Amino acid sequence: MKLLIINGPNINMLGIREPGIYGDKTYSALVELIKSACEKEGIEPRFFQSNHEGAIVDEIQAAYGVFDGIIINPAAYTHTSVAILDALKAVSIPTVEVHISDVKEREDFRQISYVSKAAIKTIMGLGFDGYVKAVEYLKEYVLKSSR
Ligand code: CA2
Repeated sequence: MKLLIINGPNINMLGIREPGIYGDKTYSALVELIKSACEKEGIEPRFFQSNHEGAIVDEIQAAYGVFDGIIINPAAYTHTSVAILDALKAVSIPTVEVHISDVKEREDFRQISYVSKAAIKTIMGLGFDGYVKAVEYLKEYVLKSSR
């Protein structure tokens, strides 16, 4: 099973600022955590982080026919990007949306998520563990769908 893990703008800055909201661990630490969760589940991961909306759209399109699932934290594009939503709908790959913080408890402008309209599940407020939960959820989901 192959999973694509996409992180959007500023996720590469994790651990550098705002530790009160996003914790003090870095993006590299996040990648290592997800890698070991995937290893445990026998999953082959690919990691992609970009600060550019179009690059994320390109990556989602390239996943068509290649990946069994997508984990995406679109970061700020969560609240603005119809283009990312459309790309996810176009490829129709089971997608779990993850947010490190509990977006529901934050500013009004974060209360809309376009991506959630294409996601089979949204996990938020669990810190980095949310990505591990997403790996486990997608594995179960993909196995069940192939039975
Ligand atoms: O909680 C999440 O995972 C978010 O997707 C993170 C985004 C934010 O725009 C979303 O509303 C919720 C922000 C990504 C990281 O931004 C940083 C800002 C300062 C320092 C480090 C990271």
